Amino acid sequence: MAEPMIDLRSDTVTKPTAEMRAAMADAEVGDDVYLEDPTVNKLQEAAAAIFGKEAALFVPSGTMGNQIAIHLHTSPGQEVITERQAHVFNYELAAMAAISGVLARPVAAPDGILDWELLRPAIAPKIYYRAQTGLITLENTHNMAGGSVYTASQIDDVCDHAHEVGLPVHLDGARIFNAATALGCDVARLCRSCDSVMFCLSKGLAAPVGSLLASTRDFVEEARRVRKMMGGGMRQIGVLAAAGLIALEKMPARLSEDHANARLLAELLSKIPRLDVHPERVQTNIVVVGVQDTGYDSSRFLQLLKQRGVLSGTVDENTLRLLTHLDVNRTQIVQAAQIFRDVLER
Ligand code: TLP
Repeated sequence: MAEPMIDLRSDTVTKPTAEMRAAMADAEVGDDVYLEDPTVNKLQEAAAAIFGKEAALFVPSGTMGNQIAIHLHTSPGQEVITERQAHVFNYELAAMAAISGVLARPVAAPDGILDWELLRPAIAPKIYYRAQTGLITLENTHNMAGGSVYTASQIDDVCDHAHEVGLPVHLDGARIFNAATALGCDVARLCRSCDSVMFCLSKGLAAPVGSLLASTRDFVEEARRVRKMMGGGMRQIGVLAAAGLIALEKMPARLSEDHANARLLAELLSKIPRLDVHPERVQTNIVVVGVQDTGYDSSRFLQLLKQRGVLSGTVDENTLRLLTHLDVNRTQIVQAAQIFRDVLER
């Protein structure tokens, strides 16, 4: 039998565990538009408690969670400051413009980590002919910057300054549990000063679907209205929330394994001539690999890997992105590194 592909494209490819599937089959359900799904209610309450926020709302995707938050924090004609490689800027199909009528103002930051010195000049002066800044968004971990991590004090510092000038901060915490694992702290601490946070169950936590948006009770009530407006009002989704509860409560504990595998992968790749890899920069489950000296661009390199059994993603024409997750083990990591070597030695 052919070896299965080693799929390092994303942690979104993880399949639900046997425990999740069993919980889904047994889930108590009701109509969530009537607020009557007990399993969804339980998931939302558990998420609010874990994140130290008043309330949380189950949404079908991270993108919807981010876009509901942007919609609620801003008015049409305003600007939203994002990091230049941020997901909300590059991978959400200009939704903030299409749905909320706001303009993204991207700011480049080393390793994707914004600080007040970088943010301050991007805030519009209060002049009537300048579009006003309505929101700052941060991403922790920062996906395309290679899973880099904001510490709690870095986030607090941005939020404190933002609040002083009357700006809210939304945290795209799609992989916030990876950040918390890397820092050895809890997610509530990391989100304490943010006005809203979105996090995903369907990435490294391995649930099949779903994200949550957490904030104040009033904000979450409004978020429920906007979710419905966007077509995200769902019915008997206790079947999904049941998997989500296991993702939320049990899966964070194993993320350190993914981080160790990412570090191992980066170390093995860094020994291969012509690949540009920095193991010391790998903080979580994402490895970025520069292929600019290999003679191949990233899409060609991707094809060559695929022919030999490894699936990878790309950041740009010279950079690949590899993610470790529940469904790749250490042996496959070693095999994947060997396949990179084979591609370059052919
Ligand atoms: N990221 C996906 C792709 O869209 C790039 C991935 O494979 O990493 N915020 C961040 C930081 C994300 O990485 C993602 C998904 C989202 C938001 C959106 O989540 P979904 O896919 O559930 O809409």
